[in-house]
Amino acid sequence: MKRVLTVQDVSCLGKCSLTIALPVISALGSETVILPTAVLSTHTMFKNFTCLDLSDQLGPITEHWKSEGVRFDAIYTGYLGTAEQIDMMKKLFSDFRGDGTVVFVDPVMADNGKLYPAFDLAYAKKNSELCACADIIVPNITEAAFMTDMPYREEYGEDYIKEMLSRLAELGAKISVLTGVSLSAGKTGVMGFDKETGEYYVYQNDRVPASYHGTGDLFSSACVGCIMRGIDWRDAMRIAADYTARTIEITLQNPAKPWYGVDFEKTLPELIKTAEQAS
Ligand code: PXL
Repeated sequence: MKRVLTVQDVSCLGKCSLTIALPVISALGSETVILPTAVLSTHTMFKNFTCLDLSDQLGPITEHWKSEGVRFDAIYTGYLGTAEQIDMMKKLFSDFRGDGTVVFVDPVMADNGKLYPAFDLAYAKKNSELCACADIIVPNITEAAFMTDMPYREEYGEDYIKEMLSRLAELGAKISVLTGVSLSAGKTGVMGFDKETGEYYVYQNDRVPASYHGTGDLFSSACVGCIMRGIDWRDAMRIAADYTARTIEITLQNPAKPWYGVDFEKTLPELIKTAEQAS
């Protein structure tokens, strides 16, 4: 069985980060090892959330794993708390990267043109150092704009996205994927670039008219889970994009839906079936 390490916060209530990554990657058939960077009462879109930084635990936990000779087939980082934690992740990658380890970085820090409440510009720039160490990165357009010094645009054409992908590739990762890319009215999806082959990959599905917290984490977790099943990264992106869109659609049908997250629990069986068929 493949073993995935995922490093993100625990938002106790909120359906994001580890409370999505753990169930989704496990459901796709990989052992999922977690390294919590902080414990928050809720995600940061709630008011008055509590937050306990766990930076001082990261060293002892990973040292213990090293002494046990633990290896990972993938390391997936999501929402991290501080610039110091980014430095810790760079060390963690070099300590645990073995032959074939896939390092997948989702530089979670911003959306809709704005940084999340806990972050500043220095943190945004620091994320480009983390992306430089990755095999695959999956920023949204806002995150990529911060990391590449490009202006954030709500309206754009393919040229803007290609320029952004080229600047992301310069940061260093082999595969750069932009999420939340809309190349025509009513559509949304991803556009990726493989630096080694020079090939682009575009996938667009129908835009579901709603946005929810945690959907980026859902997308990334589904990608990582699919890649661990041996699914090509392009198919993994397509499956994850469809799964995310379908989950938003199902959530919208629930009259009692919580405002803070999506009903991914309802769509997981479909994801497992799709991934099994693609493996
Ligand atoms: O889903 C991204 C995310 C993860 N973790 C925390 C967040 C957010 C987005 O707001 O606040 C704590």
